[in-house]
Amino acid sequence: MLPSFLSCVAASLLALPQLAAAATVTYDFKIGWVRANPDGAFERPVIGINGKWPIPTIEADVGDQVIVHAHNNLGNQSTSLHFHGLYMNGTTHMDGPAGVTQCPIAPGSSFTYNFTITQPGTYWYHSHTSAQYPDGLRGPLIIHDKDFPYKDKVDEEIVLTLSDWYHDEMTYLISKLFMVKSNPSGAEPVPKNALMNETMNLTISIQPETTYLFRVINMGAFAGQYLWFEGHTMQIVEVDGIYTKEAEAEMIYISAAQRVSFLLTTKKSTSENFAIVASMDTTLFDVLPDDLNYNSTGWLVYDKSKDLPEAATVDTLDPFDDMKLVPYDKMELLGEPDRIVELDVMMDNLHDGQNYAFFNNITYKGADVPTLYTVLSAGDDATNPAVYGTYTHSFVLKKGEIVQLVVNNLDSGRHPFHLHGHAFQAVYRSEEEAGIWEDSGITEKDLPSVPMRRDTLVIYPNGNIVMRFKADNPGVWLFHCHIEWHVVSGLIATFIEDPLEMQKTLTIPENHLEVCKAAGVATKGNAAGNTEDYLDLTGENVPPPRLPAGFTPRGIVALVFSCVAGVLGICVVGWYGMASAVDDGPGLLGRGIIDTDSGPETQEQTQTGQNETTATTDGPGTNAGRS
Ligand SMILES: *[C@@H]1O[C@H](CO)[C@@H](O)[C@H](O)[C@H]1NC(C)=O
Ligand SMILES: *[C@@H]1O[C@H](CO)[C@@H](O)[C@H](O)[C@H]1NC(C)=O
Ligand SMILES: *[C@@H]1O[C@H](CO)[C@@H](O)[C@H](O)[C@H]1NC(C)=O
Ligand SMILES: *[C@@H]1O[C@H](CO)[C@@H](O)[C@H](O)[C@H]1NC(C)=O
Ligand SMILES: *[C@@H]1O[C@H](CO)[C@@H](O)[C@H](O)[C@H]1NC(C)=O
Ligand SMILES: *[C@@H]1O[C@H](CO)[C@@H](O)[C@H](O)[C@H]1NC(C)=O
Ligand SMILES: *[C@@H]1O[C@H](CO)[C@@H](O)[C@H](O)[C@H]1NC(C)=O
Ligand SMILES: [Cu+2]
Repeated sequence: MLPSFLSCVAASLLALPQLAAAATVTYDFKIGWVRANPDGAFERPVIGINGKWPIPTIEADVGDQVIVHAHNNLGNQSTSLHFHGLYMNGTTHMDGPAGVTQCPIAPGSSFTYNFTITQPGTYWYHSHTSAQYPDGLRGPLIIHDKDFPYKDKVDEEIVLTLSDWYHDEMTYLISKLFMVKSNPSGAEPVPKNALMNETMNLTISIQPETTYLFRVINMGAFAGQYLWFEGHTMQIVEVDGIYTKEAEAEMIYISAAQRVSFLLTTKKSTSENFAIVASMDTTLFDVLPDDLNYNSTGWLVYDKSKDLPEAATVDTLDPFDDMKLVPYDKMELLGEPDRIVELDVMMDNLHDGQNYAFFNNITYKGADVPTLYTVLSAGDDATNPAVYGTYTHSFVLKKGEIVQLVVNNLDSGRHPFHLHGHAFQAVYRSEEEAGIWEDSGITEKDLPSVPMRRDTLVIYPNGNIVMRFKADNPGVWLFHCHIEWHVVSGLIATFIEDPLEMQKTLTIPENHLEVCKAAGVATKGNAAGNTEDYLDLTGENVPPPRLPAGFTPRGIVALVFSCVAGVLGICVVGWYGMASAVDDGPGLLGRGIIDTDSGPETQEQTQTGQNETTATTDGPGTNAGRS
């Protein structure tokens, strides 16, 4: 018995030598409300883990098996966890977005994430349900690498998170300020403060003549941030998990969800401390409140007994252009695309008077059945994008094809676009106001031979970006703007990569199906829950209808605002709010958050049925599961 067991172990060790050293890293996370006051200005409920906030860092090595038992102790909200930037190769069902690759974890339920780490670098994990992570459910995820190419240069590592902070909870901000007809232009709530490591006045004690590897993560809801260290330069070595050739920078820009790692070598002298400044990108904000300090300051502390100097003002914000980075592995430009997916970004009002975000005139609505479960139950129909519903905006990709993803920004704001399941090659980014890709005149030979890769890329106002990736990772992967407000308003598409392969290789763990049961979400059927005829989408979730042609409240309001200033403008908003073409419908109910009339304390009790406008704030998510 024993010898045969040993020889079996020996044989597996021989067969899989790389697994021999792999560990299993287990986290037990009780997700629940705690109170915190990170900016010293306002104490509020935040979502913590195991009674604490900020939440823990997940750490593992390449090759490790990571297990996260996520227990939802929130009592009044569903949740789920996404491990941002991990390819989840072979485990798309562990990717996290509720309504897409799993059911929402209802209060009282537990869901086990279980995946193998195949890539090193700097990542983060966050809720992917109901636009919830800005309430605090966001933390670093660091994958250490014994083969890190710059390891000989590094003396120490420092994780530094940047984020933005609101005093109100997301449920309130969405249902009272953002997705309301009194906000027809879709102005996003502006944060109250910027945080470093989820606090203010952060001091980092450092040693002289030492090289630190800083791993900076923007875990914010909205604001991109400029970052610089007075008196020091940065040598960029990684973005979004992709090692780069060293690139020197005085200032960097990190959008929501991006990560940048750099080497920073400290000075010989300890006579002075230096300010670290992170400055929120105010061009994203429709209004700039007078009392907003959009700069946050921390310090590199050489000597605790010395002053912490006030940050100097810089004249121009001129960050390093990430498109100039070169991946360390010199991976060449993928060949000419087999498939081109082109998405035009637009913001517009629908019949409920609220402002929605669109890719090609489609604003995202979650399906009744998580998209992955439709893949697994649809048989041969799984290759037909129709079964996933019109408003999940699904594209079915064939195994191994080279996909060129073009985004044209017909909107005047910046957006950080994120693709799940891949790091893409960023092959082109236009300047702002450059118009659409077709008009750029760029041809294959103009593209870089070794393009930068990352998982989140910023597009400029009225500009375009072009990305390429190989469909070598069977799974259901969202592509979306990582400004959480735009997730709420629908700026999401879905890639379904090699569905028939998923049918052959994936088994959904019993535990995941139990979570669905507890949440009252079906695990078979097309987007409308139809298990008989997958091509019959009757009853699928739909957004509110379009406005009649020619009626553009946004345009009318803008026009009136530009003619009539100030006080008069406010009257116009009042008039607009009463306009009869606009009706509330089941919108707010459908958002499943709070009752419009009874204030934020009252919890939504209604289980919305098909055909209503459900699940907006579940973003990628079904709407069930609130007790
Ligand atoms: C940070 O420092 C500023 C200026 O000294 C102070 O006003 C603020 O209250 C401090 N914030 C926290 C959270 O300590
Ligand atoms: C849920 O509970 C928390 C903590 O008590 C509270 O702050 C929040 O407003 C509640 N309601 C909803 C709908 O999340
Ligand atoms: C995690 O997945 C591995 C590989 O599929 C499996 O062997 C292991 O039992 C799983 N662990 C848990 C706790 O689910
Ligand atoms: C910032 O927070 C992370 C954990 O979130 C911690 O590992 C790190 O040491 C902190 N950095 C500083 C400079 O305090
Ligand atoms: C923030 O920093 C920038 C760059 O130094 C400066 O121009 C701006 O005046 C600062 N704003 C505030 C509110 O301190
Ligand atoms: C979007 O809708 C507008 C107006 O209804 C139409 O002109 C345009 O062609 C549509 N675009 C796409 C990509 O369908
Ligand atoms: C996923 O795994 C497949 C099969 O092992 C491999 O060919 C592919 O390169 C992997 N994709 C990613 C994105 O790691
Ligand atoms: Cu956006």
